[in-house]
Amino acid sequence: MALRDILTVPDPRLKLISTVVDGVDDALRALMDDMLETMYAAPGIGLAAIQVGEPKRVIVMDLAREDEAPQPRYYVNPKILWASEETAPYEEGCLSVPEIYDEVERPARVKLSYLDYDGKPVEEDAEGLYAVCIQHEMDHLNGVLFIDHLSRLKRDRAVAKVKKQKAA
Ligand code: GNR
Ligand code: NI
Repeated sequence: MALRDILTVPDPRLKLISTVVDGVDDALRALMDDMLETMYAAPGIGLAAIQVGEPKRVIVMDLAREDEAPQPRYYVNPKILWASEETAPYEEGCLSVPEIYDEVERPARVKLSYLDYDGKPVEEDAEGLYAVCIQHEMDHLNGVLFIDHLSRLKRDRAVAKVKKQKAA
């Protein structure tokens, strides 16, 4: 296992559309292991492969609280099959936009399909934080960041702030 560097704005690779993965093999599991380790170290609750520079449709997540046992989750080629009309706001952050937090409105519930760590197809319903996180991560696969859901003024300010932090 190895820690990877996390890309931050305005890195143009964060805008790439990630490509569909051709099945789950040991090389892909090694990438997912690295991603999980990198996510825990950050720390974060989700990570998309493009955030470590790999434009593949792969996500890792762990929504367990600190007082609970870890619950690592792996998503290969995830698809949203259905999204509720009803939306819900959530104060989001992103490891690729460090120290910026703002409210994003998204569908409250989604139905998704994906391949798991063993390459087995899964279908699931998500709500609450799980629905927020899976939609945030799937946005990354399409080159979209949570700040892209904000006004241009807020987005430009967020990018400027991250640039300034990095320069300091
Ligand atoms: O660690 C993370 N926390 C978070 C909080 C609210 C909504 C979404 C997230 S995902 C984020 C990690 C990350 O950037 N994943 O892409
Ligand atoms: Ni993110």
